[in-house]
Amino acid sequence: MGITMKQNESKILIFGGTGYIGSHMVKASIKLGHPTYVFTRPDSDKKVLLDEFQSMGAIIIKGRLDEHDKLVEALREVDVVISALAYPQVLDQLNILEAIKIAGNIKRFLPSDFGVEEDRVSALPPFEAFLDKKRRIRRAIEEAKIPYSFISANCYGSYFINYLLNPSHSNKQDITVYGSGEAKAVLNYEQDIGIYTIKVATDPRTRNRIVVFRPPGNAVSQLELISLWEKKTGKIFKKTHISEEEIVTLSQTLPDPQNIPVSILHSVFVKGATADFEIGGDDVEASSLYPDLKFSTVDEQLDVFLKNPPKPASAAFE
Ligand code: NAP
Ligand code: EMF
Repeated sequence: MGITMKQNESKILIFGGTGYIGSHMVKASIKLGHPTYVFTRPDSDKKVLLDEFQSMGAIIIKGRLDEHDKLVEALREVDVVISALAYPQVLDQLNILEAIKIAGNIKRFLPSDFGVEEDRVSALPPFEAFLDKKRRIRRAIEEAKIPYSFISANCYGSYFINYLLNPSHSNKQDITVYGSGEAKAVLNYEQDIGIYTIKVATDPRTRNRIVVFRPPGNAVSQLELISLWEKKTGKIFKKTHISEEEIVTLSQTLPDPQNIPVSILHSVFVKGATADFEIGGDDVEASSLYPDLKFSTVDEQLDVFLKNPPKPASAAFE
């Protein structure tokens, strides 16, 4: 043994690190003590956030996803790669995979999944086509024999609380309910998704596994969510149901890509796709892996909206 201490924290490179979910991963990686690298476009409009990351100790690498040599050079600096790129960039991840193969040193790759578990559920055609792109990336990673973790983070909690309850429109008394409102959906707080993703990315137990974030207390129906929010705010909302039939018709008649979100609503809130399949075989559920960590409950996530409401966001589909 030499006298130099081995640096035992994996170095982590994050693509899409300035994004809605990626920013939580960057902050979690830094917080957990990993040397953290953020790959960002030279013309990114996220300058303020990038400056913040840099002041927290992150290393910013500027490049485009079609710059092969730059990708290989960046990858050779690190051990673990996480992609939190948006949906329109899903197939561009093939460039990252090609560079990972050439670099030859990457111990774990987490592609941009982080939603409904695409290898365990099926959906209406527009969402199925969305999921198929993500499946294509998974199959290419497996074929290349690059060690991976495939994370299903289910619903981003604040994102969907904003979408379903519209808490920032305090004068709005109407809430749309998709289907009967009784199917359960799993809502996970974005900061927790950040921390658990970094833990999973560096955990030998989650190598080459599908990892599902489904804490037992975080599955709620829309009706339960509304009732929890009514108790907290002291308001009563008027619920307007859209039937399953209407949702299916919308998925068939809306133009692409507006047919995708409505198909996601069908999958998650009518079919219960995040809560109802059995997690078995080699798949891992994350909430019991780390005894010192816990996922925020839905109740705690709603409390955040009373104090410091997270801004509504809308994901990119094209
Ligand atoms: P996002 O914020 O829309 O984008 C992430 C980053 O991608 C951006 O900050 C940007 O980084 C980079 N980017 C944007 N356009 C690009 C382009 N044309 N070329 C290259 N890079 C580009 O992403 P997100 O909404 O967090 O989505 C990440 C993942 O979460 C996706 O897989 C999405 O499907 C999923 N998602 C899941 C849920 C859920 O509830 N489970 C909700 C929303 C999204 P730079 O500017 O730094 O280059
Ligand atoms: O905006 C969304 O849905 C609104 C109805 C999309 C972005 C959210 C999303 C959620 C997912 O699983 C819950 C994208 C991909 C997913 O797998």
